[in-house]
Amino acid sequence: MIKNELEKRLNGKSLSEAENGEIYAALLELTKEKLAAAPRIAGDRKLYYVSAEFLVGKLLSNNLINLGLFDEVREALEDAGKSLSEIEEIEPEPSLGNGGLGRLAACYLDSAATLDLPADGVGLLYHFGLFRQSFWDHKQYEKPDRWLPAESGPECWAEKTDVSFTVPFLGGAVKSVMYDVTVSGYEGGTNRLHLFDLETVDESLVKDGIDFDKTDIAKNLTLFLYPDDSDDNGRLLRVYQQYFMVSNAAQLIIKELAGKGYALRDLHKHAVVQINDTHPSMIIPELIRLMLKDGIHMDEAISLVSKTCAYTNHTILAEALEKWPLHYLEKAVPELVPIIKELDRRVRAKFDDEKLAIIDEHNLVHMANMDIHYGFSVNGVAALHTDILKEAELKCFAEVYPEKFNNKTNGVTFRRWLMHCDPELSAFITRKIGDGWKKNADELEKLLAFKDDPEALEELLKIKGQKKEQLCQYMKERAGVELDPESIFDIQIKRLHEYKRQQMNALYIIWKYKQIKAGHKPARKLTLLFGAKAAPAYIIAKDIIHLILCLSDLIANDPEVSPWLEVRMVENYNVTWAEKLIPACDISEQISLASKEASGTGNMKFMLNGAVTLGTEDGANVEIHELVGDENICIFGKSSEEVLELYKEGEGRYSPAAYYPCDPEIEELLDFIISPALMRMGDPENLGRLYRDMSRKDWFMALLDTKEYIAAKERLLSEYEDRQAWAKKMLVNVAKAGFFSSDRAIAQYNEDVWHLK
Ligand code: Z16
Repeated sequence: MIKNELEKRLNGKSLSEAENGEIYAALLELTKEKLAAAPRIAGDRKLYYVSAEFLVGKLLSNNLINLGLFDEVREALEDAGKSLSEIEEIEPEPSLGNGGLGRLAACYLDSAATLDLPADGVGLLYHFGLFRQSFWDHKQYEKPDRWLPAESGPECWAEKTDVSFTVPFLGGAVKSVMYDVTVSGYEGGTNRLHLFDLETVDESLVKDGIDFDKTDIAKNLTLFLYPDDSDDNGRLLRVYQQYFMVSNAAQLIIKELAGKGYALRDLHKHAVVQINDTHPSMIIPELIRLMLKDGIHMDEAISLVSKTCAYTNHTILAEALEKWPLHYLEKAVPELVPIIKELDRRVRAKFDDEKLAIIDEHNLVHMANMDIHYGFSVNGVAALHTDILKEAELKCFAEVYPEKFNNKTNGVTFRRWLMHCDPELSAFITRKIGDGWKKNADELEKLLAFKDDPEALEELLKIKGQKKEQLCQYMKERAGVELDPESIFDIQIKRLHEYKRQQMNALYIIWKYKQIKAGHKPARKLTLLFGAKAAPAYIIAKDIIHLILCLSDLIANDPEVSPWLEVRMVENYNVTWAEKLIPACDISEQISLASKEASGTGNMKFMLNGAVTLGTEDGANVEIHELVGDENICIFGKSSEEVLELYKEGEGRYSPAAYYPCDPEIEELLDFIISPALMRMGDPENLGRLYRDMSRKDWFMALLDTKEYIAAKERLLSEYEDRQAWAKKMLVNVAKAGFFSSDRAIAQYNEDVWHLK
């Protein structure tokens, strides 16, 4: 009995007497013991998923679900008057990722373990993660987000091992310490997430805010994660971090290979390395370096490594494709430079095409180019994204290596993003179609049989209502705001970036505000919820947050408008917030400028939880659209072809001048940003800068789609009023979401790229 097992760990207290903190500690210990007893997934060939980010989220419920203990524990706690979700609040959420890429890595580890594939993650143990966001005076502030336990306090999921490596740096060396997080599969065995830390790291370098002394890398290397999402902030420290990560990864791989009794020459038979974006690209020259040291010749070392490494591209934004100045590498990784030069020399000897070079004429080292030449697979993360890679961004590479290019549309784990975050919907699904969907997500299609069943549709609406009530409760406790659960919940949660066009959503808010002011009251109140961190150095992104927070306040304090419209931005948006927001959503905002969002994964989570997508034909939205059909999604805006055309030089190029001030409707919306009402509320410097940027530059073309966006959103809001028709859309979205299971994505990686079993 779980109750007895827990009480054994409560020093004589009963469950009902114990404090939540004590129960959490007992649950952590018990769960770890069960994980340790589960079989370690083994095999003759193993995947190393190397990534600078693993956004794992809280792990207690996740592990309980995978161990098959979740319901039992929840009930035992309920019987004792305790709540599992309240207890889980105690667990700190490690912010070891920026957004999509890091969360994807966590979903993939979950699925690989579920499919019984030997696959370990390798990354870094950042003591302060990204940063903790707070709002003050309508602006974002950043603080260190420490998640590790205090020296004396209870443990956390990451456990120190006795594995340590020496990493050569600046003529000297630093020593690493490996921490392991056990990764459980659903009703399966376990893999590991290896997070490397520096033995000598010094947390006291961080005083207040997120600034710290950048000079001594032996003290600062693993303090923070770089705060860029699809955006590159070239810093020497980042090169050091990347090298520290890949040198540890390479040494671990070689050590495990030797441990199994295999020769280094057989590396490619027993190990495969997935390079997640270009952050771990230096693992290629590092593996070659270690092989040369072991007496293997350059030709053979290059060939072995090329058969071991595969690369995933997550963006086409030029500013995010890492290009390191050669002199950075000469300073940070002098031992890799001769190898990288040799790799470049070979490319130049073979192909007479400057575009294919690794080191360009400005002495910039193109990390992606190295991955493509010296890896055996290159994949994009959604069908449209891979097409753009092959036909535009990486066209010259696809021409010389057509066999390397492949698509792997992203996926998300249904354990966390349905079973855990929406147990009510999960139970509904199981009542209707049995629980085969938990292991085979395609079975969700069986729900289509209930498309015209008024009772089932009614139930679905009721569940959504419940999830909205729960979110209202949580928002009240967390943020002190009372939302109206009868209103329509329209949600945009993702990193703040101009290409994701939160600013276009803000223009909608201005439009709606003015409509209501002019007496056009909607059929029902609309609640717009945002969650987004901006990179601390990304000025315009912070200005957009400022605009949204000002609008939020202006509307909340306007008694004429507030009964009809409410805008809220949650503080410190993270995985835990996403788990509360997504199940409560009616309208999922996926409004990126077409061609710019490689895939998106929030779009999949919303669909799975019965929200209807309002989106552009971008990333995986294209595939969602194909699956659910025109009736069950709301698509608007210019196509990726049109947008890519507009970015080309010369006549016909995009200019916001075509809309501002030429188009009076758009002029009115932009002018509101610098209206007295808003300028009094906010900071004229931020609002003025944003207004100038949007009216003169608008690099990510928000004005291009604004009018179509407003019209599309209004259409969708009116469709909401036919509750039965809306419920049908919800049902089709859930039923068709099976394709977006990360189990499917991982099975495809294994079939086409990894060949593990
Ligand atoms: C990131 O989160 C993504 C791309 C990138 O180059 C760097 C980071 Cl940190 C995102 C993409 O923007 C998103 O479209 C995609 O769904 C996600 O990676 C996972 O592939």
